[in-house]
Amino acid sequence: MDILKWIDSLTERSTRKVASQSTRRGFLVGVSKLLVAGAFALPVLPFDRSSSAQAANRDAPKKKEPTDTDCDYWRYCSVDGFLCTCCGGSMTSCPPGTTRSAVSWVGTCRNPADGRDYLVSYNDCCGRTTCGRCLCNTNIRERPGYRMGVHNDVNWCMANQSSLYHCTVSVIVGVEESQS
Ligand code: ABN
Repeated sequence: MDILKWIDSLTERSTRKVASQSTRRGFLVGVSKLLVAGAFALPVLPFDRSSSAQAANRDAPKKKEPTDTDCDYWRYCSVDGFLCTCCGGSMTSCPPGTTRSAVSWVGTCRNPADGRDYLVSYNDCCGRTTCGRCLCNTNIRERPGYRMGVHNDVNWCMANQSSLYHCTVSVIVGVEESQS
C-alpha cells in the first residue's frame, strides 16, 4: 500500500514539475517542429525504388507486332479467306498446285510504318480444296455484292479453269500520292 502511495506522489510531483516548467504554446511548438522535421526527412529515407516498379513494367505483356501470318497484319485489312502464308505460299504467291484467280477484289489498307494508304488486290488461289489454316475476315471498307470489285465474300476462282478455292494472296497494286 505504501509503495502505491509513493508511486502516486512521485507521479504527481513530476507532473506538476513538468506543468510548472512548460507552457501549452511551448508544447505545441515542439510538436510542430517534430512534424516539420519529419516532412523534410521523409523524401530522403531509403526507399527501395529499384526493382519492384521496374520489374512490373518490364514483365507487363508487350503487344507483339503482327506478322504476315496474323489477320491484323496491315495488308490484310480486307481479307475474307485463308492466308496463303499459312498454306505453303507467300503474301503474293500462290502455293504449289494452285493458280491465281484471274479476277479479284481490292481493299485500301494503311501501312502503319509509313502512314500511307495502299491499294491491295486480294486474289484467290485456285485448283485445290480449301487450305483451312489462318482464316481471316477483316473486311475493312468492304461493300456488299452489288459492288463486286470491293466485295470479298465471293469465290473469285469462278473465272479460272478450276473453281476450287484454296487460299488468298494480298498483292499491293497501288499507293496513294504522298501529300508533299
Ligand atoms: N474470296 C474468298 C472466298 C472464297 C470462297 C467463298 C467465300 C470467299
